[in-house]
Amino acid sequence: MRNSPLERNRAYALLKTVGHAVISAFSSLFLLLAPLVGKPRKPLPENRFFEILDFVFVSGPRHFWKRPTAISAGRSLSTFLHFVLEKERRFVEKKDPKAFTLVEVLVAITVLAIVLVLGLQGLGQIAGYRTNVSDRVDLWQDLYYNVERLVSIVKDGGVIDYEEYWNRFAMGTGTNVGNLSSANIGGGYANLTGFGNYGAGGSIAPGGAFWAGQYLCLSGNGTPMGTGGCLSSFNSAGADMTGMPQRYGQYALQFFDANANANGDLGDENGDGRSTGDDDDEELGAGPAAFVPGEPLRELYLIKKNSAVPERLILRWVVAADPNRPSWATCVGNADGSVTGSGCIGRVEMLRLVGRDYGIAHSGSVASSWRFDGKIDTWECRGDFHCAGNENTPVWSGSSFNIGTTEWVSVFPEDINVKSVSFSPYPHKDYRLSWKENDPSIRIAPYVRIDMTLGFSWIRRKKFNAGSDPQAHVTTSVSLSD
Ligand SMILES: [Ca+2]
Ligand SMILES: [Ca+2]
Ligand SMILES: [Ca+2]
Ligand SMILES: [Ca+2]
Repeated sequence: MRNSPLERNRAYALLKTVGHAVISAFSSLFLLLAPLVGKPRKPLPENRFFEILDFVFVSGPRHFWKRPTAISAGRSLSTFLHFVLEKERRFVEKKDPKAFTLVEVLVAITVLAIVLVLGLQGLGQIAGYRTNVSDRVDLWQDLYYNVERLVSIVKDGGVIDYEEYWNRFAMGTGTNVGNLSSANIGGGYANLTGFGNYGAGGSIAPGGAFWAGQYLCLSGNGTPMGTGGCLSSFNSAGADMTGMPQRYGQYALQFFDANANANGDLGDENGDGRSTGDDDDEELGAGPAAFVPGEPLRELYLIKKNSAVPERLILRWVVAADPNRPSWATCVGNADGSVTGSGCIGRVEMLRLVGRDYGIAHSGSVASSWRFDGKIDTWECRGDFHCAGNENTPVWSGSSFNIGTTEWVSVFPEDINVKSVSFSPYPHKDYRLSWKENDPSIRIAPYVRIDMTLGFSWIRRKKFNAGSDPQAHVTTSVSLSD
């Protein structure tokens, strides 16, 4: 059976049930107490007003109210008169002049007091419930628009940027821990990657020198390197590159062995001083994962390679103490990247980069190795993102929460608190490079799953009932294409 919207309303149903319960309790109590105090049982007194209402709205010919005609009006009138006259003849109440006893009065007052107290408490709860519901409705409305916005940004971002994930894999995924003031942000990764603009050993401090190029993978003398890449060994740098920034293109080089015959020439088969361009070079068609498969990631790296100017989109989650929080609310970052305390505000921020073939010095005017060789080596901020490095390259100053700066832009408005977010991109290897591998999990169409918990920041929460902190969890999958 379908109920009307009013009957499906929780608050209405609750009120109705409470009303019935109170009336039943009253009637039962009266029927129980009446004989005890010597009051004889008698028919319940008639109430003319209620009877007329009952006739008009319930017993009366209901169709009449939809389409009254002269016949039905006459019939209704005669029915009504008959009803009234019959009742008057058959039910004549004998008025009992006996007054209430003191016990009856006391019982009545006590019951009335109990009912009033319970009723007032119930009303208070209903008011609180209503406020919570309206806070939640507001959140869902905001959520809908903002998630749609995020999804369209991601959809337009391109495919998984394995180069930056490899860079992140090498640099580590540690997060900032401890008290998070506005000058000390957490949530995102603590180590800067340099976005592929700095090679191993190059300084990625703001304004630091751009230097050190890519390293090559080389099988050793008599020991093939295998297909696990050369981050920690078998590389031309002769050192463990873990914790070192990776130049853009370094992930693809993990799938290439410059000394595939594993002899003692260090990859320079023809002895011309270069280890590439020889007979012992081999595209392996297999290599390392750019991130741990299935593990939720804190940042999303996407790339559009096929555009006239290749473009990258980087989304990160950062969290800091909410500048509008009450003084008692704290915000502490934990080692696993989560945060504790009700004084935090989390954001999803984005940065867009465009690729340039500028060479190792990252300059369109200064000549340097690899300049105009057809391979992108410089990632500068897109024109509408103003970055502080030379040639508008990003510096990613990890110590400033992005309010009022233009390098990173918040995706959501300031009254939204992104309590947590994680990205799970698939697949975990670039299938274009892994053409020799049979693993079905890397032969799927790329997509990313986004898990988010959203609430309101203190600028909005101040206007709510104390303690009201509605939150909503959302999971969405976005298919990725270039
Ligand atoms: Ca070689
Ligand atoms: Ca060789
Ligand atoms: Ca050579
Ligand atoms: Ca180049």
